[in-house]
Amino acid sequence: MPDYPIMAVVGHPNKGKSSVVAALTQNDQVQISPLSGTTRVAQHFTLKLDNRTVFELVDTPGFQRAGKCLAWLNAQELAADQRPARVAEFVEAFSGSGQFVDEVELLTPIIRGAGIIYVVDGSLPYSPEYETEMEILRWTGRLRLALINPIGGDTYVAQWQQALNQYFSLVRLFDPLHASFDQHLQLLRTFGELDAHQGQGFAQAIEQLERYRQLKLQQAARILVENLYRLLTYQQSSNRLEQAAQAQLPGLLSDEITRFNQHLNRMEREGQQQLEALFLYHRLESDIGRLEVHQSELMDESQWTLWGLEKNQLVLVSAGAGAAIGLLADVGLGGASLLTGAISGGVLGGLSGWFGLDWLKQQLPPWLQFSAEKHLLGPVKDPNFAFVILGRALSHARAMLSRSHADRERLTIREDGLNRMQSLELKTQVRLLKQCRQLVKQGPQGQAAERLRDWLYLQLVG
Ligand SMILES: Nc1nc2c(ncn2[C@@H]2O[C@H](COP(=O)(O)OP(=O)(O)O)[C@@H](O)[C@H]2O)c(=O)[nH]1
Ligand SMILES: [Mg+2]
Repeated sequence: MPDYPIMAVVGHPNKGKSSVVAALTQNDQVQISPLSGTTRVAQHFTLKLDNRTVFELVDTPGFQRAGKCLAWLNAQELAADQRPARVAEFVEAFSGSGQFVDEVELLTPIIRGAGIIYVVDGSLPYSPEYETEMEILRWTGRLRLALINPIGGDTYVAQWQQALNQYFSLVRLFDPLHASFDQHLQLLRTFGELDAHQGQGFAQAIEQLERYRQLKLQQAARILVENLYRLLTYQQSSNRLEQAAQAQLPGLLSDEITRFNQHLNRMEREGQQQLEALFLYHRLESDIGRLEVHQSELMDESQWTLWGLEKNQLVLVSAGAGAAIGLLADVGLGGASLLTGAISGGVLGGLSGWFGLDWLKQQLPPWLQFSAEKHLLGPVKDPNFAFVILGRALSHARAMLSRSHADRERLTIREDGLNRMQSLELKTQVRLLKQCRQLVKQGPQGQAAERLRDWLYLQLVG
């Protein structure tokens, strides 16, 4: 036996065995299907941290001919102490024979020493047909734990508990689609306490999982700040913008803004993918809504939500900040600039003598800078932009943390999830704005970046 714990996950088809395996081993490649009989051979999945195997779960096909199997086992008079050997005999007799294919597959890891996790569906009533397979599992003499998966609700959980208690050393309610990280740890801890042989291995597994969780959250905060910096400082060089100004070609200008938006979205998505990889999601399809910098929509009320702040909230920040002048002076922004982006307005004002630039100035959103000398578009100067990015990034990161690797649905983030920044205290909002401005000046190695990382880390832990 290897030095890490091994458990075989068994039960009827379609009770969520593969889902339990996917969730606990944090593997989104495990096949999960509403069709029964998807798993025909036992598949071994390990959870590895830093290339070291922490534990292994064996996903097995369900019992197909439990009745016939038990009849075979019972064909000889046996004392209880001989039963485990009899099961091994069964596996040996039918291995490769083409008979009892599923039973041989699922019993093989068990007779080699794996513990048993038996999975049932708590939304369907208990019935004695399960007793045959539970009896076979009892014959193996291995440590046996049962998980009641409330697939369609918990109506029959109590009934199942009564029945399972007679065959298993431990019965727990466990929902592989919604169990939190702490619930995973708790389950592993219980396994460890019960399993005399593998207890030490489980204790080590828990310790490592906890340590890596911390490291990953720190890494996540670092990724978020680096990406925030990239987005806040993004500039697009453009000769075409000047052409747009001189020839007054709105099409050219809007092409440039589209290109700017596409790039912002690409950068944001790259950051999200880094985070997904960090939390071991390799095939996640998501529906997060585009980050859209669009001039005509700036003052459109329906867009304020997307921008991370409600219109009245923004007025509140500005009015509140006006009342607390000390805070505002600290950020370096006037109350009005929070509303309309007067910072960039000033910059553009300086360009108004240029031929054609008056027109361009009117066409560009006031918070999107354009430097005529350098032919540069961006960076976005509106302070709200930082909040939008932070809000979206936090929503995405939190979704990663609460998601199960058994979940095969698209990741969707509701619009109101993007508004988390507005629920923060005014003081915090102002402080964050200031740190974002400093981040742009100091870069991702500076002190502001460190403060932002600390704040984000706390948001992710809590
Ligand atoms: N709603 C819900 N569906 C689940 C849950 N666990 C499993 N399923 C679904 O039940 C089906 C069978 O799951 P699977 O893990 O493949 O079962 P297995 O055949 O026992 O390996 C899949 O469509 C799963 O998405 C659960 O906790 N809640
Ligand atoms: Mg399966």
